[in-house]
Amino acid sequence: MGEESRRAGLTARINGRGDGADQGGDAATERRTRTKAKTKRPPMYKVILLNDDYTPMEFVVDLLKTVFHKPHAEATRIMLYVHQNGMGVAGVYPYEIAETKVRAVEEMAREAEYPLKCVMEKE
Ligand code: TYC
Repeated sequence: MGEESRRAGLTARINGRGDGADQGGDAATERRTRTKAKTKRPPMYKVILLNDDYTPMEFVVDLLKTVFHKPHAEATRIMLYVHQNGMGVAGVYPYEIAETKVRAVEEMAREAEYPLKCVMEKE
């Protein structure tokens, strides 16, 4: 085997062709597609609770425990943070999970007739 074709097979292997076959690209068009194992994380979204003057503190703590699976002490800390700062992060999730959390908050608030608002924001 000549040096040229041996090197083409090696390049194809580096670029992900398990059979080592060259795909015909020259030096100018070839790209390194992947050197590491693919471990890409999904984009994450913050679910943010907004403060208001009417939703009871106990309701917000209960919601943080129910929807966001926060322990009582952390739920209380987040609620107080939102109360004092106007808004705060309840949790960070991939898009569809964040969306489901926002809907669950809206649903619980609507059911109880509280004006509690919740939004999501890309991290
Ligand atoms: N500010 C509300 C009160 O004093 C409590 C509250 C906290 C409301 C957090 C909403 O996201 C909220 N009862």
